Amino acid sequence: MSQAIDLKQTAALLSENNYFTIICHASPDGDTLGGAYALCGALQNFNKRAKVLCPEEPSKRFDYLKNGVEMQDFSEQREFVITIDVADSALLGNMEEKYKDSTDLCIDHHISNTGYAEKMLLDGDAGAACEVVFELIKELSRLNGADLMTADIASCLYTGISTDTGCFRFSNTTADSHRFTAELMDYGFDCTGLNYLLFDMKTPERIQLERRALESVEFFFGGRCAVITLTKEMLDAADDEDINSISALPRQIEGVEAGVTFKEKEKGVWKISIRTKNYIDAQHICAKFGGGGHQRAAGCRIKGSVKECKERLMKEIELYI
Ligand SMILES: [Mn+2]
Repeated sequence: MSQAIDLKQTAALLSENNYFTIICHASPDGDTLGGAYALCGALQNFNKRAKVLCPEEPSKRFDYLKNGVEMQDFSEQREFVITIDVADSALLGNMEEKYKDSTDLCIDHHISNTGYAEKMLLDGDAGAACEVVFELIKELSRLNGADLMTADIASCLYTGISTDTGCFRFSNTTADSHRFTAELMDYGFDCTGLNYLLFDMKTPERIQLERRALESVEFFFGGRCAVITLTKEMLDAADDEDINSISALPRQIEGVEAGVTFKEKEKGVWKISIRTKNYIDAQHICAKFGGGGHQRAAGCRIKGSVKECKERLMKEIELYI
């Protein structure tokens, strides 16, 4: 089991080491990548050697996170291994085997963290792992006697905080999320440009997919449930990032409590995602089909024709809606 340490202890521990490998989780998002590149840049400014590893290729959208970070390649006998935003070693994907028992420190904000790392810097109240990383960099700056932050590092941290909080709309957003953001803006990165890139910009493929998704909308239970259906042929033309964000669409419709997305994985196999608004436990419904997730967002798989699958799922939803 992991030993919990505080910011000061963590900063002291990092200052004693010289070679750092920082690892992100699979299906890397803005928080794990932003936190990793921010810490990597700050450690390099602290005259350490540091690199970032990721079990899967990040979206091109996040290329700017590498700005100002030197691509250092080294392999030392004793590298200090840090994971960021990785609640469970299984999320290390193809790097799990190598690192699950050799992670020195995990920096995270998930209370569900399984404690696979030797030491853990965890703040379950933080809206994003990047909030914890920012506080750590401030502590390291104190040890360094000069600020390790730069505008590039601020843009990495802003990326994590803004994406994990859904641009400050989700319930995990705290006053600190805003306070940290205000401090980060003082470093002068292009906040408006980033907001466009992260929250407004859509690829042409995404727009095509959205158009077809909207064409497929069906309503059930007097408009309290909306379902969109995406066939394999439609999905093949888009990338994972586009596909995942589509699941948010049906719940956006006024009056909809349960927004359901049917995605055809292969012939006769449907990946279903349920997003609920106020009272239906999505996790509860998905668990009946062997799936899981959170109260307001969950997923499962159902096999059969799309007509059969919808009937089975709607019977279940009808019990709660
Ligand atoms: Mn996170």
